[in-house]
Amino acid sequence: MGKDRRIVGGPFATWTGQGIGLCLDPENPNRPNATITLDLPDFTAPTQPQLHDTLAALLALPEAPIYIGCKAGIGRTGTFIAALAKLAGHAGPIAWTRHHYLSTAVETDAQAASIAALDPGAVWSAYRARTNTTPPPVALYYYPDNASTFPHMLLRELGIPFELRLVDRKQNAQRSPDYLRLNPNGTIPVLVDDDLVLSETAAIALHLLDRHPECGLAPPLGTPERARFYQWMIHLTNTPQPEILIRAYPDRHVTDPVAVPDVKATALRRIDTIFARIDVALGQGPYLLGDRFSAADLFLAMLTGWTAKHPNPATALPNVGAHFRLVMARPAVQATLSAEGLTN
Ligand SMILES: N[C@@H](CCC(=O)N[C@@H](CS)C(=O)NCC(=O)O)C(=O)O
Repeated sequence: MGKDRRIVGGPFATWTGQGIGLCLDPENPNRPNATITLDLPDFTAPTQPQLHDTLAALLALPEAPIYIGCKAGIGRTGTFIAALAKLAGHAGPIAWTRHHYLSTAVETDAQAASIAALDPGAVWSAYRARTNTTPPPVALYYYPDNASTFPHMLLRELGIPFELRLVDRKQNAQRSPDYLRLNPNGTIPVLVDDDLVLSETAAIALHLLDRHPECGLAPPLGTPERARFYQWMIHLTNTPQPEILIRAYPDRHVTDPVAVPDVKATALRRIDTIFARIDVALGQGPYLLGDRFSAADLFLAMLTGWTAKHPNPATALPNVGAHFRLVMARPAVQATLSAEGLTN
């Protein structure tokens, strides 16, 4: 969420009126004093639009401690605390809530399912609509399953408006005069943001993160965590990504076609070594920065996916594989794959 917020939960009847009070119980005697209300009958789960609107309303209020409550402060309250934990990028938001708030929090399967389905991008989009801060759409030049997939996932995680423009590689459109005017390197992606025309996947991601710090998809500027985030972004863009491209276009690296199999084989060897080291560095993670999800995780997941057809796919590594499955389950990532026609 960009910044730390103090969150307290409990029966709404015990809210003292300090800070922001979110009442989730239609019958509560203290409901008339609440700052925000969402009338959820006991044991029920919020719908996704209810979650988006209520969280956006909370985030749009001036910063203050938040008190969330229902009747007993367990199921409905736990669901909203877990939703905020998911927005803050915590791995396993329900487990996090049970650890940090109440071991019995989030009572029903439907409540747990509403957290699993929650798309942070949809909350940020609702937040911007509510605060009149929706930016004009940016345009992403893309081709399915190319390096554009990472910024595409990021745009959906950020919940900002965007337009996809296909660069039809089947027609060699990346070499067309129009595209070369945008990116003389003839590579995909390109982002157009008002007058800015930007290439290089990592630069596009860093620019989008600078424009939307509220989403917390990179740690705060000037912190050791931010430095570690840069380390991963630069490593991913200058080490595994180019090696995978050498494996994909080996003919560009030889004068004699006889050498192509050797170029491929040595690239594969280096890719295996690189991912084995990432697997060790990731450890139990589950994310590159530990418990907190960041944009670098989207980058790694895209690169991991690219190795799926290699003899040693990185998805078979214990930590990288678990990371890949965790990131792939995110609603914004699923929406990206579906928009690019990459789901089975
Ligand atoms: N470093 C560049 C590399 C981008 C890149 O090589 N993209 C590939 C697709 S994954 C591409 O455009 N290939 C077309 C070509 O090289 O002709 C970036 O990250 O943006």
